[in-house]
Amino acid sequence: MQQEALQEITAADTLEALQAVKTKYVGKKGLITQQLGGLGQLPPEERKARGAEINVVRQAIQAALDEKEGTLKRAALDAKLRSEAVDVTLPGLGLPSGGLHPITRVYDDLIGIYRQMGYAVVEGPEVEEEHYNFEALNVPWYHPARDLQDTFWLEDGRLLRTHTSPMQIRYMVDHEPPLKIVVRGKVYRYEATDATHESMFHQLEGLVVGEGISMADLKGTIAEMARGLYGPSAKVRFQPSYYPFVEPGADFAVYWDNPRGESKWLELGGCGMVHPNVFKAVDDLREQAGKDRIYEGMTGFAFGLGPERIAMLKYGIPDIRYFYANDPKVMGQFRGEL
Ligand code: FA5
Repeated sequence: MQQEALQEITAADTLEALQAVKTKYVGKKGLITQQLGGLGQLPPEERKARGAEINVVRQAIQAALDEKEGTLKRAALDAKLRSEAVDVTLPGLGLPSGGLHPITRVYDDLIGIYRQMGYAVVEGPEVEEEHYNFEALNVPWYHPARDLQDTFWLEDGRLLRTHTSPMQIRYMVDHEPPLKIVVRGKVYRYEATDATHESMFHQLEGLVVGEGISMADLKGTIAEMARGLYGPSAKVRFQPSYYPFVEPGADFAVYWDNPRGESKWLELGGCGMVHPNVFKAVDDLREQAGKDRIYEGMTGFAFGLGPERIAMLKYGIPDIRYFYANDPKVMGQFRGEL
């Protein structure tokens, strides 16, 4: 029997098959168990010897069972580990990466240039008081820019700022000259959109105030920006223009010298020397807030430009509306551009 049992144990190749062999021989009703149970029928003098014999066989079978069980369990565990193994050398799933919006990238370029020139970078509220957006900037009530057509008004009499210039006022009320700031942010205009006009767009505003600031400083600053954007040979052009908050005022353009042959003058924004009425309005607001009047007699320059214009040329985007239409075909091209 021992021989048979050992053969069957060797042949069992699964834990279930082994369990069957175990039941057959050493289970409650197994062959060995039965033989042990039959000892009682033997004459007492034979019982001991026979009992010892059966036990030897039982121990041999049990030992073989235990060993085989161990072997089968290890094999089962190995198979499970192998089937569940992760191959870390397989290529990943390639999740799409995001990217910086082209306007953000242009802002980063511009702000980098102005930081190098020592400007502080500030932001301000998009919901603005009429006084800061217009009056304090010397925009009289009869000026066409205040027309209902141009401004998004809120029911409480405030408005969505139509330019970043109101931050000139806010900053000067809170700070003393000399100062050099650029303001970045969104502005809103109630006007028909087309390929170069949006009702929400961005501006970068600059303001420098101190003693003895001149138009030459302004021109040098814009030229420095143009060189930062387009390299050492960049050209700038100024043409007289009218903005109520500067005197004299100008529009400026930079020459976009593009190897693809699209070179042209790019009208970027407006600029000028801060109007004395603006300094007076700032001092009035300071006085109301219990601060000293310190701006009258100061000099300064300011400028404001639209980064969309730069981004359209730089990235060859033909229509400003693409920037905000959330079309993955367009913005998807900027994936991974950081
Ligand atoms: C202004 O907003 C003045 N605050 C700029 C300024 C600041 C002048 C300081 C003097 C001193 P203007 O309305 O021209 O000016 O707008 C400035 C720039 O914003 C424009 O040159 C253009 O680049 C951009 N811009 C104006 N309207 C739109 C529009 N609807 N869509 C996209 N960009 C626009």
